[in-house]
Amino acid sequence: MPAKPSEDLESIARSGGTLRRMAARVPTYLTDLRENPAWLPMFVLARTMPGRRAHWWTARKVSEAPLASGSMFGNINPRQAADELRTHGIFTGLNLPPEIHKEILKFGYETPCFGNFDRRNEFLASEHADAEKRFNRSIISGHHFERVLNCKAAVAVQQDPLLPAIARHYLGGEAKLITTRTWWSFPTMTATDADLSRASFKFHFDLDDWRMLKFFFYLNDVGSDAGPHVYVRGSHKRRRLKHQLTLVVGHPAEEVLAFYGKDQAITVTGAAGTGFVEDPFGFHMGTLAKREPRFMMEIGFGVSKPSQRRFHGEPVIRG
Ligand SMILES: O=C(O)CCC(=O)C(=O)O
Repeated sequence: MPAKPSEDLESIARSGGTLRRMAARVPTYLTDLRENPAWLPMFVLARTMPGRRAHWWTARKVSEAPLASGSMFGNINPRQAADELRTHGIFTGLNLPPEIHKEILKFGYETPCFGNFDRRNEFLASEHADAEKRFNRSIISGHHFERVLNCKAAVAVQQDPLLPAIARHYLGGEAKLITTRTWWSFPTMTATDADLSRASFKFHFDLDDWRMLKFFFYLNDVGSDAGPHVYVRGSHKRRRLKHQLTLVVGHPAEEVLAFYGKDQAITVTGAAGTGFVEDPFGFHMGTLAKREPRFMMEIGFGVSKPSQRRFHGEPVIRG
């Protein structure tokens, strides 16, 4: 592929060294800091187990009765879901009704997305191959940012009472909505084998808030070739010192699996509508889509003031 006009975050994330990857995130960090100075102590301390545990002690206890009805997910007991989250870091078994996931998928096809987090790369998912030629780069993701709010079905999921109920039981009474985003992960003909192996095996933990929970929903069928999500069970509550005293959140699979055990990594595949919720302080990753695209929705809860920009997954990039 010819030289790229300017690099985007996905390219840097795949091919850059540690320092370059961190440097690319500096504009986002500075924006977070200006928007909310309380972000800094979180960013420094929430990666350590003592810092995190101290914050968990402040969680407001929730005692209300389990949700009985009114959710599109049926009769899932939020307290039991929260208990399972505490044990494993992930709870599977959420399913979107067909009319909901079909409508969100339709939105995903009909609404232009932004390639590799960059608003300059706007295209329709069906035009992915053309877009790679037009923008002269491989494009592995396409986000809708705030456009997701134009999709009634996506907003209905965001507002379903089960989600905050689980979040409150797990995170405490302070739990609030902090993200809603939809994005495509595309297989790309131009990724090299090195790209594929690098992107596929980058376990990371999220550091956007002291205590977080993310609900993920697959909106098309996701098998092993469509970039399934991987989560390391138990990694939300135990962390080797090396992975606490580090500036970077991504670590090699060998290091992560050697500590937690290979059998603790679960790969979530499933038909359109499959949903799960996880504590994203646990190690997780989205693998690169090999043959099929994946269309995914995330609804996140945290305990701090949400960042308006990150609400839809948008980083700050240099022009
Ligand atoms: O694409 C995925 O499956 C994972 C997304 C992710 O890593 C995140 O939201 O932190």
